[in-house]
Amino acid sequence: MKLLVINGPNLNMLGIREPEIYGAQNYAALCAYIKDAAAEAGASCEIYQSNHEGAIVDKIQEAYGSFDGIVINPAAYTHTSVAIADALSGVAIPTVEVHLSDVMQRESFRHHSFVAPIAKKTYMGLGFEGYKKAIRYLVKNEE
Ligand code: CA2
Repeated sequence: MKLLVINGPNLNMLGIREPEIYGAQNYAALCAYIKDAAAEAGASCEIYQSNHEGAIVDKIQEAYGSFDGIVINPAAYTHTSVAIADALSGVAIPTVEVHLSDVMQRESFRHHSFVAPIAKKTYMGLGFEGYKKAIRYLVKNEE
């Protein structure tokens, strides 16, 4: 199984600020964690990060026909991007949404997700572990 893991804007800044919300580990550590989780589940994975909405839309479109599952943390675009939601809907690749923090316990502007209705599942507030759960859900249908 081929997975595409997409991380949205500012996630490359992990570990630099706000450790109380996002943890103290940096983006390289997150990528290593995701790679290990995919290998453990028996899947291959490509990890992509961008701060640009259109670039993320392009990447989702390019995934059509070449990936079996998408794990996405759209970061701030979660709450604003109809374009990313439309792209996910368009390629119809099984998708799981992940958030490091529990967005429902934060500011009200973070409560709405345009991606959630398209995603098969959303994991939030579990830190890095949310990515492992998303991978295991897509590969093994494990909750
Ligand atoms: O909890 C999550 O994973 C979020 O998707 C993270 C986004 C936020 O806009 C969403 O509401 C929830 C923000 C990612 C930015 O992360 C930073 C980490 C360290 C320093 C600055 C930003």
